[in-house]
Amino acid sequence: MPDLVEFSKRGAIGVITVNNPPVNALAAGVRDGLLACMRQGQADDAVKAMILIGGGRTMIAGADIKEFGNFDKAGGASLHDVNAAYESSPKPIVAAIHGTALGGGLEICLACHYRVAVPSAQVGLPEVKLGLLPGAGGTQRLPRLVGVETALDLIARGRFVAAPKAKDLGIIDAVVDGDLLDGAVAFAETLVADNAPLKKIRDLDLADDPAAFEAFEKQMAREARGYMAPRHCIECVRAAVELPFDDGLTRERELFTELLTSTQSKAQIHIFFGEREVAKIPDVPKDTGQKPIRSAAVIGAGTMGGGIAMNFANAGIPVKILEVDQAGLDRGLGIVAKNYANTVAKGRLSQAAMDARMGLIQPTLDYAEIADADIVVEAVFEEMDIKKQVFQTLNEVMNREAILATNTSTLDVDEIAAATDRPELVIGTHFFSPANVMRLLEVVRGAKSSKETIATAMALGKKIGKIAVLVGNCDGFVGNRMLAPYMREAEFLLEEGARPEQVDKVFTDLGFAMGPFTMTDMAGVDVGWRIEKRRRLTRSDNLRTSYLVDRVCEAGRYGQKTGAGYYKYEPGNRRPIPDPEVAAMIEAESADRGIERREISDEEILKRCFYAMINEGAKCLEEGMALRAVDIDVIYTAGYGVPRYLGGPMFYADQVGLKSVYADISKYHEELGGYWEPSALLARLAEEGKGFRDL
Ligand code: 3H9
Repeated sequence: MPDLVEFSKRGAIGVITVNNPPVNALAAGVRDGLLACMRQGQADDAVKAMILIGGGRTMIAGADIKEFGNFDKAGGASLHDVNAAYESSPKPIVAAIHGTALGGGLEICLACHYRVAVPSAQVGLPEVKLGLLPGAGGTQRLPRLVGVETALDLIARGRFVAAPKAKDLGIIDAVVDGDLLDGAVAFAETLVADNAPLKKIRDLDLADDPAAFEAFEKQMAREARGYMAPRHCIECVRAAVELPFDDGLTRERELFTELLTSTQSKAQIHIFFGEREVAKIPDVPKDTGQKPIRSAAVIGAGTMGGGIAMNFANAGIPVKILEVDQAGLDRGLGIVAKNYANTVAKGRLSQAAMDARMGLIQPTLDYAEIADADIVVEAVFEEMDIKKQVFQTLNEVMNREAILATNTSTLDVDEIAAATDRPELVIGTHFFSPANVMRLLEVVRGAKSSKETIATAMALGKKIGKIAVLVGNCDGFVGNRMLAPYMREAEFLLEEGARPEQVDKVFTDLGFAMGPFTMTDMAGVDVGWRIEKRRRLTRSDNLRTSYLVDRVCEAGRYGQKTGAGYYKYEPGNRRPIPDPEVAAMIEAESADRGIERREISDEEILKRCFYAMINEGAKCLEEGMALRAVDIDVIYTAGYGVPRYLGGPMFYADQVGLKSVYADISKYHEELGGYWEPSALLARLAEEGKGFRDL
């Protein structure tokens, strides 16, 4: 095995190569190696300049995030010392960048005297996405190089910049075509020949830009509501303007430490690793065979079908979209075209790219035309009989290799698979609305789905830009199953004395994108009503049922789409307005059920709704419907508007402490009955003083 950092020579140029796959993270051994190799170059009189380069597929992708849990014990030289040593080297050091130079990886490049990169390289300071800030000089050096406005944008949003743009911004000095090391050696030789100065970013002047600060702070207040890290990033850039370089570094370090020890950054790091963990399925190893997906078909050109087709087209996969009549097809394709046109209008897609994508979406009315697709995704109305009919037809027409996927949000995938004679090729793909935007994809494993089918669906999810999470086949799968008790308690609380706006505010204050009733109005109150009516058929008599949703729907209040639901809406405006008519309905419902209305505290709202959800999450784990607690957290942060800084419901429960969560759930069980039966897993973990993190 090569050393973590190696020193070699190309003529008079010393080459320092980092070898810490997969992403050359700056682990303690790497930091020590960086110092040792640099000193070796200093000590060698034949070496006139040095190059810092990443071995393998990338430059350094940052500090080793895995060390953050036990930062103090990690040992090794500090990155600050490494950077200071590189910057004060009397021999010029050139950073040579391919792949990505991120976070601490870019910070060490900024401490070097020059930077060159291949055209495909990207640089960035994405610490903010982990709830952190660039803590090794990045907030002090980058502004001196690019100015306040650009630095704020790059640091507080964690944007990546491609090499050509980085050159324009002055972050890199040259883009090299061809072999990176050859180019970097030539660049360094020229520096030596020209006796070029040692460019130290710390010595550059930085002008204040109060207007940029003011405008940016306003934007971030909206964009990053509730997140600590962006505010700290802004404060660091301000320090770069106001303080001498070394004092700025001290301020940066203080604020970095504050973030590193915060729950927010622990939560965001939990989600970072979780989004990678969900791809790992214990009984479907990485080397499981996958079917090639060269073409796709979607059944149904409704909102869902159109959005799903866009996902394929965006990934360059030709897709046929099938409807029962021409009018439905025209309407569906019209919406797809409008969606793309909006993106073009916003400047985020070129007209040529839109035309190419539209060209990949072929409308059809004839099942025979989709027969040779490698995967077909059914996205018809959420009714079992209709879905089964479609699957019978697919079974007749589709080639024998095709994967047959159903986009259902609650229905039994095995029952749908039983309509075919090839259940091993059937799988659920639960997209979230709008399907072309939302990142979450629940891949639902049927009892007979083959490992190859699962591996293919998971890989396809990644290819079309989704975060695919494998879940078991149960009512609502994981996301909607957990949402049901949350919504149930929210509705009960209205009957007991709360108002929709009070309940919603508790969750928006916690950081959710929206509260339960705003969400229901957005998704369609009738959608939940249909599911609730189906569930009532099998609900035991001694479980409480709320009929408030019936009142709301019977008044024609289906949510935003009808201008009224649990709230009212002004035409063309999605802002929910509390409605006295709804308040009257709620009060009438309380009276009908003989419930005496009372003052409900915010704390009760939070616990009744959120703990009901967490208890259901624990049951999903217990039954193996979710593979790991972090899978649930990823589902909720990627698909249900829970902010990453909360880390998802299971992470949140761990922070509160399972003993305390379990005690409250047990109390509600005694007071409110059957729905609150505590999960056996939760009971066990609470008893053992453990958390979901220990599973
Ligand atoms: C920082 O630098 C702080 C400093 O300012 C101050 C210090 C004092 N550490 O994403 P992938 C793992 S904070 C440890 O699937 P890709 C990852 O978990 C850091 N591990 O590949 C995965 O492991 P596994 C700032 C890391 O090609 C494997 O590498 N830097 C790290 O799709 C492959 O990753 C960042 O925030 C890490 N830093 O994307 C960059 N990075 O195979 C974070 C990755 O076991 N990283 N791993 O699941 C990324 O954005 C992407 O990983 C990257 C590659 C774009 C680099």
